[in-house]
Amino acid sequence: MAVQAGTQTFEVKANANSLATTARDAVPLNTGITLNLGDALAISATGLWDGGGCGIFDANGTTCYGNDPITGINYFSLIGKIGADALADNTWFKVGTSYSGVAASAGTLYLAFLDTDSFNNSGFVTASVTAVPEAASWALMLAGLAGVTAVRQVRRRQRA
Ligand SMILES: [Ca+2]
Repeated sequence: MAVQAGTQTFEVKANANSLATTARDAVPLNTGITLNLGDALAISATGLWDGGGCGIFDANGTTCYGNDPITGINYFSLIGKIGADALADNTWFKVGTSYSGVAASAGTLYLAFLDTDSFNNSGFVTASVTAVPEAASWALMLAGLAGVTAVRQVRRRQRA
């Protein structure tokens, strides 16, 4: 498994790590984390950033400028992508201040600030990324099911 154990933290910068959908003048952050299809992924982000002209926001961004027509996500959001190349396609998903999901594709995890240009951006958010390999997720889920079954059995015995 390529996924490292534990949680890793990254500074995602509004300027240097902007997706910059129109100007293409900044580069998404490559976390170096490689995910396999089905791996569980949890990300939380704290901090404030500014994309220019609309105010200062957390990783959930703002609808002040509406949604980016390419990704369909509101601007100034923390966004993520799993793939071979950060700029090859537009399979970005919204991370915001809190995300949890399952990797729908295999590849490198990229994080970015969603904006059209980066020249007037400032601030950063600290993203904590926890990736759990699929096999481990299944083990956790089975352990959970075993626990629920055990509790039910105890309750049934108490009722009898
Ligand atoms: Ca901007």
